[in-house]
Formats: sequence, C-alpha cells, structure tokens
Amino acid sequence: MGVKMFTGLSHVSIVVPDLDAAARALESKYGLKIGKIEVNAEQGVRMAYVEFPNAKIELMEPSSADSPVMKFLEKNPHGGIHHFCLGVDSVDATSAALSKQGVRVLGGDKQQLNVHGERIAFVHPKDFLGALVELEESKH
Ligand code: CMX
Repeated sequence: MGVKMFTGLSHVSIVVPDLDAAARALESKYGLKIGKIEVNAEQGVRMAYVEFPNAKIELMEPSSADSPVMKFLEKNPHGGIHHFCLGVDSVDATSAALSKQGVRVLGGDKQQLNVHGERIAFVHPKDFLGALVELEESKH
C-alpha cells in the first residue's frame, strides 16, 4: 500500500470501574498524574489523560448505564486495555482506503467526535488482530 495511513500513536485507553480510584492508584504507586476529568456524553465516557511527550494513557469509566464501555466492564469487571488510538490525517480518507481493503470501520459515517471535538472512528477488532483501534483526526 503506497499511502501512509497513520501518523503515529495517540494513546492507549484503559477502561476502569472507578476513574477517581484509578487516578489515585496511578499517582500513589507510579507518580503519574491525570489531567482534567471530562465527560464525552455522546461516547458515554467520563475520562482523563496521563500525558507523555509522545503519547497518552487514556482512562475511561462509563458515564451512563447504556455506555458502550459498560459492556466491556461487564466482561472485564476490574477493567483493562480497551483500545489503542492511531492518528490519521483524515478519518474519511483512511476509512475509505481501509474499506477498500475489506476492513470494517465502525461509525466512520456517523461523525463521531472525541472529547477535543476531533473526528474519530473505530476499526472492527476482528479486522486488526483482535484489538479495537480508534482512528483520530488530530487537529494539532
Ligand atoms: N476489544 C476487543 N473487541 C471488542 C471491543 C474491545 N474493546 N469492543 C467491542 N469488541 C467486539 C465486540 O465483542 C463485537 O464482536 P462480535 O462482532 O464478535 O460480536 C465487535 O467488537 C463489535 O462490537 P459492538 O459493541 O457489537 O459494535 P458497535 O458498533 O455497537 O460498537 C465500539 C463498537 C467498539 C465502537 C463500541 O462498542 C465502543 O466501545 N465504543 C466506545 C468508544 C470509545 O472508546 N470512545 C472513547 C472516546 C474518547 C474521547 O472522547 O476521546
């Protein structure tokens, strides 16, 4: 494939049952501090980041009972890695290129936005070695 699809690793995302408890544990055991806690109501998550120079750790807990990450917590009650996120220049262009390869892009047509208002979409885990991959059209 001639086109450079991905611009880099944006973050690894961990779903936790209790965001505040997770933040306390990361800080007391590892000295890792989270930034501002925010809610992305459309995605059904309350979330925060630990920032590194080259990537982030994202922590998410469900913000409502019908959150898609609630399903994940039912299967993994103590939490766990939920997805990793790769930067793209254009969600539309990358989704179109991936679809041509037979890759299922979930929600690429629904204008999903992350908490920063950037376009996102998800690659079906069965089409990426069993891992859920977020595509993020970074503004910076
Ligand atoms: N890891 C591996 N497999 C997963 C998975 C995960 N984290 N989440 C879902 N799957 C699997 C499902 O088991 C299902 O498999 P089958 O096809 O065998 O049944 C398949 O992927 C599709 O999952 P689904 O829930 O049935 O599909 P939906 O289209 O309803 O939703 C998804 C897909 C992954 C986008 C949604 O479940 C989800 O997790 N949404 C949360 C998105 C998110 O993390 N948003 C954060 C935004 C953060 C921000 O604001 O910055």
